[in-house]
Amino acid sequence: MSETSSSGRPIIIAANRLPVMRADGGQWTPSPGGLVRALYPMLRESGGTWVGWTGEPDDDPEPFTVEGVDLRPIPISADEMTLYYEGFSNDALWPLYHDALRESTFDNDQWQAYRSVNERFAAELAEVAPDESVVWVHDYQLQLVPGLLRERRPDLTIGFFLHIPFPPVDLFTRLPWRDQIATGLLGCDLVGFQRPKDAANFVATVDQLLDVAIDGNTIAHGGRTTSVGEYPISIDVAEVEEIATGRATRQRTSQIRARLGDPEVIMLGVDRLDYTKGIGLRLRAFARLLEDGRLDPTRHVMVQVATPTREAVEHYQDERASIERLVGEINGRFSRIGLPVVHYLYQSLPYDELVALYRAGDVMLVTPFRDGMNLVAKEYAAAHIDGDGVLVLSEFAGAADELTDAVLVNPHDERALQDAIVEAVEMHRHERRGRMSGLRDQIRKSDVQGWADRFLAALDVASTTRKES
Ligand code: GDG
Repeated sequence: MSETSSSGRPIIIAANRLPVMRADGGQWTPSPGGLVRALYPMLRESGGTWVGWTGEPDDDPEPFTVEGVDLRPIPISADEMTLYYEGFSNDALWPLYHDALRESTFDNDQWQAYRSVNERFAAELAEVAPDESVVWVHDYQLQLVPGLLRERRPDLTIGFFLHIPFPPVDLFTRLPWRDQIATGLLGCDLVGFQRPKDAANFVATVDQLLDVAIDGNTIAHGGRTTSVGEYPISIDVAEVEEIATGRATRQRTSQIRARLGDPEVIMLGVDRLDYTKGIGLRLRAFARLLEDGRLDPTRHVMVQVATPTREAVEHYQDERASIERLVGEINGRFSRIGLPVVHYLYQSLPYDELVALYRAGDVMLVTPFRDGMNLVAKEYAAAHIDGDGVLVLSEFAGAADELTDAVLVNPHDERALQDAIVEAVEMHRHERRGRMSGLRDQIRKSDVQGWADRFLAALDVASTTRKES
């Protein structure tokens, strides 16, 4: 059974990764991560098809079904994993799309592998998509798919959502294959972004690079049109609230507090260990506050969960080494026997445990240099069913557009970050509760289902416009 769009047509999702992974016993279970957590609930509820890679090189299982979701694996070889995934996607595009925080590697072999994997996805989609159906392609690893698919299947409605930022023209045009990527995205009826700025960057880019005519949020090119818009992604608020309300979670939250030595304030960070997330920055701010006596190691502790990610990419190895050195230095200087001041977990935790940690966190530190949205910020607010807790949030996370009741901060400004942390720690209970109530109202207004519905409804409108133009 296929999930259906608002116009009743079947939907096929394409993303780099299938939304499942093999558990120890070999059976498939839903996997962690922003994209999966965003889309799986929607697919699980109504059934649907997802085309993607299992995450294992040279893995080529037959199509299978998990919890009513039809899964179509795309095989990727060990070489392609190095070139397409670790290389072009995560060592060329990822840094370029995140303010060029690290230098991108531009390598022709990587580009060829990226193209050939995108062709494989397009070929599979062309085969599985029923007539006139809707294909929703996700993220930076698959930007050529819309164009390639459009050539093969002009009947399809094609949408694309970019989960990460779209860079300003001057950064994007560094890319040696900029025209091909921009053209690939124009195979869509609708290209969706997290923030208005991302959409504006894309429009300015195609305007500069390609032969297009722009009318508001519609781009006319080669006798067709592509619409562009912002669709800020969200979380499954009800799921997080349900876990947070459970007895087991409440018990676990108390246990975590006790294990940490019942400090006055628990500060929390939860991120993939990625250099975009500003983990080192917040650790340095914490260290400086301890050094200056503005925080007290007997009253204030930090828990940092850093989930392993992209471990084969050198920038990630460097980032991990630098964070772990910092944690060691801070603990060496400020901990007491049996009571570290920074609790650092380089692990992927079960989601229930994460929610228990969110509940235990009095102050949540979300300080990326650049982030498409940041679901952790939204999950923290959803988990705080007690109506308390303070979110410190970088202005450079997409979530800052909506979560204006957070303590918003420019993470590049060290002193401002230190002051924001102190403000959060010392905030009066009345203000904390007021702000948390604002955050919770905001996320309840737009959960992940609403996000998907809005995107799919706009995609319907865009495909009708294209056919009529
Ligand atoms: C990309 C964009 C955008 C983290 N550690 C564990 C764990 N997680 C889950 C969190 C959250 C997700 O992973 C992380 O999502 P983010 O949004 O924070 O960041 P990215 O992974 O970089 O996601 C981002 C997102 O796509 C969606 O569009 O918001 O800007 O970069 O859901 O809960 N989950 C579990 N254990 C962990 O240790 N179970």
